[in-house]
Amino acid sequence: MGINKKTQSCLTGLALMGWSAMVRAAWEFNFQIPATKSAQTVIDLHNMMMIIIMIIFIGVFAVVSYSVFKHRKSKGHQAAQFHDNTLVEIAWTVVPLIILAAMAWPATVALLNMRDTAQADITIKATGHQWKWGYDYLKGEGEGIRFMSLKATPAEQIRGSAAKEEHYLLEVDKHVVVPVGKKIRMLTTSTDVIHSWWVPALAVKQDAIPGYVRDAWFKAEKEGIFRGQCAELCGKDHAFMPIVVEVVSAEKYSQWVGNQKKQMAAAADEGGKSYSLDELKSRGEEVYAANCAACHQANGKGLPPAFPALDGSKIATGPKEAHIALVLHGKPNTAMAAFGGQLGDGDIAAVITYERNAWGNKTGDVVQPADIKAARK
Ligand code: HEC
Ligand SMILES: [Cu+2]
Repeated sequence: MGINKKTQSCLTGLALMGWSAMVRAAWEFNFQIPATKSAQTVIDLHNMMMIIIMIIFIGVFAVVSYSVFKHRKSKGHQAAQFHDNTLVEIAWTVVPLIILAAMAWPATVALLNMRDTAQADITIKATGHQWKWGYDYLKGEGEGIRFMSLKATPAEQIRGSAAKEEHYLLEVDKHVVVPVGKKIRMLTTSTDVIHSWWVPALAVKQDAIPGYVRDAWFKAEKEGIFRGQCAELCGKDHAFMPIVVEVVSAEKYSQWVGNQKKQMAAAADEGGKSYSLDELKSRGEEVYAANCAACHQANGKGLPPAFPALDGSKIATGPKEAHIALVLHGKPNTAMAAFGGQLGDGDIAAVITYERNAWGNKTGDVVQPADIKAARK
């Protein structure tokens, strides 16, 4: 017998992993510090149930251990021979029933409260995409704001060629900003597969299901930045679609809304501008890294057969019109999404120009925002 070589090295590996600085740095348990009343309620419920469970556990094990030890056979104990004891049977039905009801009652009250999304101050829709979140402010101050929120952790940190920052894989380029003390209703849906919008400190975890709109709410009690992740296995980059909610004062929120509106107006107004090949290429490279590289890869080689190469692709080197149409409208029933609704004219023009002039593609074509604007019609 004995442990074979393979098992031995596995165990050694595990032991070393346990010792590594990363693991010890993340040596935390229990819930995150709550930022909403609901989150506090969830923790209180959890603690209450843990205490009840512990009491039952210790009680049952104490009685069993005592009986086994005290009445052991070697002492000459005989098993009692009786059945049907109405009193005991009623007791072991009624007592657990009371305990269960005592736990279910507050849990149900909390759940009903968490489902009650009526009379929200602000309504935001979170749309899951493979692999990023899109936000639409639908009602309340900020109505009309929409943006994509992309993972901001650089690829070097993910590959391990750069040191990992504090908020590794929990940082995005654009935060979901909300005012403190206001009831925020979050609608969730998806354009492809099931995702889940989860921010532990706010006690919101809601599946985002294609073809359905679900909702949840939160009212942050304090300002701060709260981080979460997609909590539904949604494909290869499931771990790469973080959520960052920034809770700010009412004044700061109004300022943010003003800024967003200005930025959106500027983005919508790009149809008339024209840029040089170099300007479009360098902007396009950034748009590509954020939006396309997850599938088509930074080197343009894709991951065939799932994600085609764009380096040398017939579409990326063929007629511009077909390339523009594909990026605007996507290809139904494939992972290639319609980016028309996700990116502005300027960004789409830039990324297409980049694709047509990057890697081995040397078309020399320049696609301007006006071309995209025209193609949208
Ligand atoms: C989630 C993965 C994914 C992302 C992200 C993605 N694509 Fe695609 N793309 C695909 C797939 C899959 C296809 C192949 C579709 C098909 O079956 O024809 C494709 C096809 C293409 C093609 C046609 C290639 C050819 O020769 O057939 C182009 C061009 C393209 N994508 C551009 C883009 C651009 C630009 C972006 C970013 C704005 C992007 N893609 C982001 C998955 C993706
Ligand atoms: Cu997801």
